[in-house]
Amino acid sequence: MRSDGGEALDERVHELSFLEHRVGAGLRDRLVEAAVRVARHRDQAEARMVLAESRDRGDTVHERHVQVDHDGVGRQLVGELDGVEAVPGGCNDRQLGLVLDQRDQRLEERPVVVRQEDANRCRHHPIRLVHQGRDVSLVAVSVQPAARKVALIGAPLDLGAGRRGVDMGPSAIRYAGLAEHLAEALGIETDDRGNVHAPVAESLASGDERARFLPQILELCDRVAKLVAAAARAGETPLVLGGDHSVALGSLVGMTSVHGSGGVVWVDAHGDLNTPKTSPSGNVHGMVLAAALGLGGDSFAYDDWTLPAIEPRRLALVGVRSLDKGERELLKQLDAKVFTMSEIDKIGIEPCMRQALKYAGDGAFLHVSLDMDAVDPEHAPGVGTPVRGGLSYREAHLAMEIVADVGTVDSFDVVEVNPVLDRENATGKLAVELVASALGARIL
Ligand SMILES: [Mn+2]
Repeated sequence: MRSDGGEALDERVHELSFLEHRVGAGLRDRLVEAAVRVARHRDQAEARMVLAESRDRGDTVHERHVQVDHDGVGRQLVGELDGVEAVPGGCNDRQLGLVLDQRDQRLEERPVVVRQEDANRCRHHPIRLVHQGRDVSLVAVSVQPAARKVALIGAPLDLGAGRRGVDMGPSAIRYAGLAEHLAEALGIETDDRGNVHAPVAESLASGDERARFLPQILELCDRVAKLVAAAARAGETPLVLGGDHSVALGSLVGMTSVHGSGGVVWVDAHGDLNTPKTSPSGNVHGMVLAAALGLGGDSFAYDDWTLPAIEPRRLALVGVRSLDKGERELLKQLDAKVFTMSEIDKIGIEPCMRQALKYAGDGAFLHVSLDMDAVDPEHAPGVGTPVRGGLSYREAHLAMEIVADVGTVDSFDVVEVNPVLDRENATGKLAVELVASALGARIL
């Protein structure tokens, strides 16, 4: 999230374009409709639009507040030009700040259809083709991200993990000051929906050894899915606090139920791509991504869930350094993008993360699932399945800063914080910092 409009202007102006520009017939009822494309849903833009008038009449300028819809497009009637003051002077008058082409090099030049509206026949006739940057331009646009409201959903589940204690993860993250930190550092309001009910392992039979506690895990995921869906429908950003990584299935199912099939960037030391057939441990948190892809087998079918929740072509894994044999074989067959730790070492976390977000980002929603074991155990000791050689403290932050920078992520999980294995809640605190970075915290 940007701290102010000016900063946003510099970063985003290249993403703005007229999609369509329509001028009505007579001078009296000249209407201009423009669409402004920005990165994030529900953004608001202050668009200042200039049209070069014919016959040396100068330019016409109009300012408009544009609210961006769920497709990232604000398509609005920009103004009735009748009565709007024509600005004398050339279209490159820097003093007036009306430099039509000042951002030309950053704007993709594309044809803009200008139409004449025939009110009687209700048809639009294209009357000329112009190019953006010449006849018409957005000269000044400030984009103000809509205040994100974050819905916190606690999922205190440890049935999917081999080691106990990760059920205390949501508390550890809350105690580390998540809501306070987001409010103070970013002005982000949080609405804590509390924890979903999670059964205790001691009260249950573990069931099938190839996927222990699976029925109870699916029930919990369904509860998570419903809360995630309700938050998404309310225009809030769902943030699920794990719990073991199984809870991400709930997030993805919930988002899919609202938006349709989406994509995910899975930041994790592991692939979580086992199935009951291939899993060496029978721990469901190592199968959850395969399940979300619809590859977990029939035992993951649940009520009215739509699986797959995500397509492999919109799956990116980041930080991977430990794969089981079955996972490796599965990955070879999937057109997922995998950024292993060696890839990150070679080309750097920034391009990896940008490519991952781009790859996963063309679906109906984009989710980031952050398993704290992606971070090196030196910085995140409180995880159930630590693997050496993970993301450094700065790499983890930079990865999340890229999430904020790209600005297209709709929902998050942060999972696998295990206070029993932690050192003075270091991992819980790091989770808070990383969430803040993903939501827009910056050094400067
Ligand atoms: Mn995981």
